[in-house]
Amino acid sequence: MRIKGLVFFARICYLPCTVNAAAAPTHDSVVKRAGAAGGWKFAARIIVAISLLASGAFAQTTIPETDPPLRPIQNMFEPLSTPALKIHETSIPVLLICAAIFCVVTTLLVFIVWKFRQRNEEDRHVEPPQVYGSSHIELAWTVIPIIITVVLILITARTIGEIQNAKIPDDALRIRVIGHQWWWEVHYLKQNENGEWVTDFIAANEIHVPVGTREEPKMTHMILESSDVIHSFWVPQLAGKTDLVPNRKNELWIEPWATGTYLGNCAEYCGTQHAKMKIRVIVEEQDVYEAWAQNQRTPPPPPPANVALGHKLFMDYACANCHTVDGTIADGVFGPDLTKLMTRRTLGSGAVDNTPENLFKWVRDPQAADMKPGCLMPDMKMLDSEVREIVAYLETLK
Ligand code: HEC
Ligand SMILES: [Cu+2]
Repeated sequence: MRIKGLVFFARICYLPCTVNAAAAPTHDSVVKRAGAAGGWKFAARIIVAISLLASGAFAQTTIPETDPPLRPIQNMFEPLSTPALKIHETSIPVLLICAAIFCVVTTLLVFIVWKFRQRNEEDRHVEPPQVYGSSHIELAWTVIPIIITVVLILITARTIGEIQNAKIPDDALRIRVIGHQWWWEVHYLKQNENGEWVTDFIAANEIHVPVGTREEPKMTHMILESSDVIHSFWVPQLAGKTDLVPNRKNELWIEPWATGTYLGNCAEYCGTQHAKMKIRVIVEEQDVYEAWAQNQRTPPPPPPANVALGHKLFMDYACANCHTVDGTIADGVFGPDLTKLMTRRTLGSGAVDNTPENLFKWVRDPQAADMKPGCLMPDMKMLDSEVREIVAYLETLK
């Protein structure tokens, strides 16, 4: 679905803008193509393509019916959580001021170009009247922009302050999100006897949080860290972008008031598979959230007899060195925790849907072109029969 969307996007943008596209491109036609004639069509195509993307036309659409509704990706103009709303409210006056400046400048420019155009041959040789040192004009174009800039600074600083200085209420859900090339590790925190925040349970790639209302918001507070390079956490309908920087703890909070499956992306280029480092925040009713959290905390029962071989293979092959499965000897932390793999909607941080077929393909070779080539899980070069056994075991992890 998504791949098709992107191909479509690329086609819209890169379709040759000339009519006789079939003709072999000569030097001339290439020059013309890039010229003014095709320019506006090209621009129009990009605008159409961008608005299609922004409207979420290509968002992943396969979600089970029991899930909260899928929210379109990257729609900054429909905020459904406090910080996103504050940013939205700031962006409107800023956009209006900028739009007004744009209109004034463009109108003046067009007017001047038209009014002082070359009317006859003589104009070529006549120098227009030169104006030097008009203190009125110079004052105007110095003072007015300063005032506008100060207004913009004040509006923005206020919002930044409100968001950064927000107090964390006692009932806030606290989590730690750690960016990896190219997936998200999520620690849900709890307070121990000494009042320190320690890990309650670990999830990956999907962040479940409880919903609040606008009158009685429910905050989820996140500490953002990175284990390798800089990543950036961005779910536009919930909050602004915040970077995950190695050796630093950044903070982000959300207070969503509508249930839903919110999509986001890593927003800072972090290497080969940056584009397939998606985020899902699933905002659900308190009781649904609690049931989910309770299940995440519970280690899976010992593997049933029919998957004993798969379990053994998983532990014997290197899988166990890179992945954790609670209650077993698998305690690797290089890849995502697989204890509750089957509760996740996708594999590879949104690369593909978590279906039995894709799970087989992933374990068979995550480097395959339709999985996540370049990702840091190697092709283990196992026999299909072994993969089938391992997948049967993985399917019990829920
Ligand atoms: C060298 C370390 C390494 C080994 C060995 C390894 N994996 Fe992985 N695995 C990873 C990494 C890293 C990811 C995350 C890839 C990404 O999303 O970019 C991953 C992702 C996965 C996922 C998808 C998890 C999710 O929620 O997205 C599954 C399933 C998985 N591995 C199963 C296995 C199995 C089964 C084996 C053994 C046959 C195995 N892995 C061996 C590192 C490893
Ligand atoms: Cu990234």
